[in-house]
Amino acid sequence: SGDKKIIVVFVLGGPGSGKGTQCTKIVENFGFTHLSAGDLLRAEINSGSENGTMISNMIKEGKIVPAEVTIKLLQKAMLEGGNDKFLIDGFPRNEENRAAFENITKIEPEFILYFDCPEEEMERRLLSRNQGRIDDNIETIRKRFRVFVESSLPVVEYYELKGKVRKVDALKPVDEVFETVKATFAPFHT
Ligand code: UP5
Ligand code: MG
Repeated sequence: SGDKKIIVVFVLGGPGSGKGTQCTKIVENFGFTHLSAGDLLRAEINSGSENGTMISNMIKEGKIVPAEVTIKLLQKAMLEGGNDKFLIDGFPRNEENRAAFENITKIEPEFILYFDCPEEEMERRLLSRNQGRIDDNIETIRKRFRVFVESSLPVVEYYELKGKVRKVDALKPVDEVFETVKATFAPFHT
């Protein structure tokens, strides 16, 4: 078709590594639309959808929702977005997510922005966030960390082998992290 090429950047990193915080700053500076898979799933719970209870139970346990559910929400948001540049935050979280997104959308990400942060720091951030998230308690946080290491890091490694990962030290203050992030987006300066 004659459609303009869709540009997708996957934003990955452990729970509390600062994905959402940095995405807000990327949007302000580089004209991307931010799609947080977690935010879309939480909105789906709040909309009273028939999948809501299943999604809510999985988030409470730190488990990864089936790819088809998340991809449907992402595709809908991309169509409604009216943009051609998207930050997909917190997805793909496992090999099943990654392969299904590729097969269904045929979109290959430009690069993967990966926020590297020690667990002690991520735990501190999540426990002091106070936004009422049902998964910000120490039991669920530990489960989220385990799922991240076992299922999500292998996705980062998959893209590492393709030379697509831009790894950022996420331990620093927000504005210092963004200085590094900015450099990775230089090709998209508007
Ligand atoms: N903060 C941020 N940056 C900081 C910095 N540099 N220095 C000091 N503080 C910093 O930040 C977290 C907190 O830290 C905030 O208070 C912030 O001010 C501060 P945030 O930017 O929110 O971090 P983020 O990485 O976005 O953390 P989040 O908790 O959102 O990450 P998760 O990956 O855990 O959450 P997500 O919403 O992506 O997923 C939640 C659950 O949904 C998953 O566990 C899973 O069950 C489900 N899910 C799926 O099943 N499939 C999906 O595709 C996506 C989600
Ligand atoms: Mg987030």
